Amino acid sequence: MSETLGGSAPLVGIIMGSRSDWETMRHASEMLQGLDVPHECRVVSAHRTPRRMVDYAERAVARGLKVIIAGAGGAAHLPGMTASMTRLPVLGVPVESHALKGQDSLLSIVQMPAGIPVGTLAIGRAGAVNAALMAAAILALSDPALAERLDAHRVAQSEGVAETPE
Ligand code: RP5
Repeated sequence: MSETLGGSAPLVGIIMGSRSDWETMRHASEMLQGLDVPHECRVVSAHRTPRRMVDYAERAVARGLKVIIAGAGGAAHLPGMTASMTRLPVLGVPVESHALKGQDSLLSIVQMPAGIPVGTLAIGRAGAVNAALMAAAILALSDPALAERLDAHRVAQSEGVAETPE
């Protein structure tokens, strides 16, 4: 989970509060890999490794990252705290928790007070996949080759939808 995926310097940083979030967040990594977007994946906990979180957020711009995807579950402070320490767009993925099925994660991430935005996605796998697609769409604004790959992905997705249920 530690090396850069996709060749050159990472443009997207995928961070998550725990290794237990990887089962969800790997879907974001796989989507970025499919679109050939260089990215990295790290465990960075707002609660257990707060200094690692501060260091990651504060160095993100200088390291060349363009977008951060932050996944966390339960009292999910990671996306908001990270967003408070960088001007990069931060996309939050609520990981499905056992106790409250991710509703705690969702509400923790989505209810940011005015002033520090977090783009909040759906709970679980759908949110992870869509966070990757959103990150790619942001990067595609200034990357025509990626824009073409994103368009092709959408065409292929449409073509893959059957016309009949069986
Ligand atoms: C959060 O606590 C993590 O994002 C994870 O979703 C949740 C549970 O973590 P573990 O106890 O499984 O490490 O910080």
